[in-house]
Amino acid sequence: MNKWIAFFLLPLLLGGCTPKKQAVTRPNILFILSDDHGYQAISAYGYPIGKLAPTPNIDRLAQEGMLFDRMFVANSLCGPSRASIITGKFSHKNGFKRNGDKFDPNQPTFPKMLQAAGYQTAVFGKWHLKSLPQGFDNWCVLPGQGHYYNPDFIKQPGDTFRMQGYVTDLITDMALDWLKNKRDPNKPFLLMYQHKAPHREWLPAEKYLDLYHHIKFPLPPTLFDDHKGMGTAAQEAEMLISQNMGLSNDNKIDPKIVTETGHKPFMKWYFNAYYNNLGRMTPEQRARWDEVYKPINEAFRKNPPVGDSLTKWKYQRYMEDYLACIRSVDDNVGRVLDYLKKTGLDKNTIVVYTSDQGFYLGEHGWFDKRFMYEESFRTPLLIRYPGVIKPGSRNHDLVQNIDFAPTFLELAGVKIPKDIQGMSIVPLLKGEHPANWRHALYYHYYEFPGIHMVKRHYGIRTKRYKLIHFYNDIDEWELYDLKKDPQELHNVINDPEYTDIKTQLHQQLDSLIRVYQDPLEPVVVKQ
Ligand code: SGN
Ligand code: CA
Repeated sequence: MNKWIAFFLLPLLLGGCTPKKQAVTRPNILFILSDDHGYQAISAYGYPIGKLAPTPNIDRLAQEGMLFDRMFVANSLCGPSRASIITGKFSHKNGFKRNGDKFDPNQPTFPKMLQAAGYQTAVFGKWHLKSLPQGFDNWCVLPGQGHYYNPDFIKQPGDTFRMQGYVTDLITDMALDWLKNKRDPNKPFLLMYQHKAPHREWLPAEKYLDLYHHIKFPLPPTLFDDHKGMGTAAQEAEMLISQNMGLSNDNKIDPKIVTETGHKPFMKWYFNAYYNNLGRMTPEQRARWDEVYKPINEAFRKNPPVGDSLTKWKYQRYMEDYLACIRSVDDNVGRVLDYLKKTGLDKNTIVVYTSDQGFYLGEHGWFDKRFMYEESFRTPLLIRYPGVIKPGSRNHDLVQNIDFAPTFLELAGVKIPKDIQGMSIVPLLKGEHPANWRHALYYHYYEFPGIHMVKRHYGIRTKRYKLIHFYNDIDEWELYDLKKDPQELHNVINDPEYTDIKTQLHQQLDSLIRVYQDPLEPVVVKQ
């Protein structure tokens, strides 16, 4: 009889808790989002760059939690990615397809649903959805892309103000201040802590300006890829380190020296961007900047590299600044993790680290993202959840950023609305591999024409293959065998060996398009 009581009555008693009691059992959610942080630059992922520029604090999440090595985005661009994260839907459903779009803030989002379910909610940092945040008790966000030095912020209910300091530190100060002073300890919380870094134009903090100047970063094997084995879209994209990275704004060479050495800005506003960034600095910040960058400028002026040497020089400069920005992100993640530990909050807080997309660190000769090729489609994901995730575990399932919303809703005990397109990864966190887990991912990118000129495309990725359709001004299909060709250098769409696989992938893709109800845009090929 006692056994029966335990079996039937205990769950009922627990299920009938008061909201206050629930607050203790439902986990807090700390969602850390960085901007353009490629998994190659997180040391826990084990790539050569991570070894040279370690991220010990982010790595703690892998040691104490789970690292996902097949995590992907729905549309590899900032605004669309953020819209997918908060809605759990693809761009064609949440309406935010391109960075120029405006997110309709009246649609359902997981922060709103958590707030309605009794969570205290807050977001600090990069937002980039044009409309102001809804569903948050507290927020303070960067306008648009934001700035690295002495950035402007928009605070509730919508006033803009400027803060002195470095953006990554300031966003963290806000998050910590909220945790310490504004949090209601009787409620579980959702804190979205969202960095601008390491987004272009990669301005490191004063103390880290020359952090990696002594390291020679190994060149990626495909730095000089001519994209001939891929397709027209790869050949026509404007995101080459050699051609499209700005010597001034990106590599920090004074526009006067750029011109003097016979170079062009690539885009006119790249010179202005350089002056704007420097113009925001205090005299002290500027003095430190000059101390570091003047000798680099002088060396460039005296002996300007050309041809492939220039590309290699730019790659090295790019890595120095990009990775130094990540160092500040890592330090600051450490500050927040330390606070959770010190207060004991760590025990009942799920901590998620991810990025709005991946990034090219010289692979295919590129920087930036957008493509469905691996480095930008895939993004880092590390999760710590004490008592649920076995420390040091690794997951290889196909996971996507539309999965966050249903996951957090399940954790909060909120019913997942039927029109959410992602899947809750809670079973994966427990180490399970459900039989009905997805075997293929869908992707759709729209921002063309536009900066970097990456053509519109959609496609499917299974664990082994990737089929992509580039459309709009072209009509081209690409197929990659990721097992034989992990660097995606050989498009095998016309290889007879892959005929059956191609047919099967087309069928799977059609079915994903149906399931996700993507109306697709017409293929318009200009003559
Ligand atoms: C800016 C960048 C681009 C970048 C987009 C989108 N140029 O326009 O290189 O692709 O943002 O990035 S910059 O010189 O102004 O930095 S996103 O992450 O916000 O989608
Ligand atoms: Ca981004």
